[in-house]
This record gives sequence, C-alpha cells and structure tokens, in this order.
Amino acid sequence: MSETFLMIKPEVVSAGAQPIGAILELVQRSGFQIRNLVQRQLDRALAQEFYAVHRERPFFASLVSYISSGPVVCVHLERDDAVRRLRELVGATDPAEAAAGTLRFLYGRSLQENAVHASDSEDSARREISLIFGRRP
Ligand code: FUP
Repeated sequence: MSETFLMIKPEVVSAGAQPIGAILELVQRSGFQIRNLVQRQLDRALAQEFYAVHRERPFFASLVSYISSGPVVCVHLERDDAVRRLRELVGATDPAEAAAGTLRFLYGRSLQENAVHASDSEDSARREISLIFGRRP
C-alpha cells in the first residue's frame, strides 16, 4: 500500500456537499481508502509553503490567493501505486486538456480553478500529508 494526498479546491467546496460527495465517491470506487480527511481554510503562509515549489513562477501570487480564498477539503489516501493512480484519475492540469471522465474534466473550470490537487510524487505526498495533518509518530 502507498499513500497520496488529494485536495478539493475552494471553488468546488463552496459549491456545497454534492460535488464533494461525488468526488469522494469516485475516488473510493477507484480503489482508494480514505485514511484521514479535513475541511479547513489554508492561511497565506501555509498556502505559500504548500506551493513553495512554484514560488518563482509568474502565477505564484495568484495561486496562493486563490487556494487560500476559502475552505478546501484535504484527503489522505491509500492504495497500491497511489500517486500514479490518483494522477490518472485527476487528469491534465488544464481541464480543457483533461481526458473524459477525469476529475478535472468533470469539475474543472480553468487552468487555475481546476477543481483538485493531487501529489506528483511519493516525496510530495509525504510532505503534503505532513503539512496538513501533521507528522505521525
Ligand atoms: P498539477 O501538478 O497538475 O496540479 O500542476 P502544476 O504543479 O504544474 O501546477 C500547480 C497548480 O498551479 C495547478 F493546479 C494550476 C496552477 N497553474 C496556474 O494557475 N497557471 C499555470 O500556468 C500553471 C499552473
């Protein structure tokens, strides 16, 4: 079993329980188990740390403002080959390029408002799980 991290982004969470429930159901039906889940609003400092890898990119300030603009739902997931399988389910970064049936195809609105985040490596997954849920003993 391996771990990964999913975040449902603010524009989806503000739309209410229906899309959150639909995304979690799809994730579970795709073989993932939910190890931990929390809804919270990231403050700017945590948002900057979460996306630190992008701090030199032109879209960084906008990305930090957006991701800290309202509550997000953070999910610690487990299954075999978790990082790769979740990236497949999530789809391409730009919803306009995401394959049919992927979460970004179904729920994304734009390159920025692309519905969900998924860890891009096992190191990122461990780092993101620790940032949101704290280190486990
Ligand atoms: P992904 O791993 O698919 O989430 O994509 P990236 O790590 O490349 O980008 C992180 C987030 O930055 C994306 F979810 C959307 C946002 N982004 C922009 O807003 N503008 C860009 O030009 C590229 C990415």
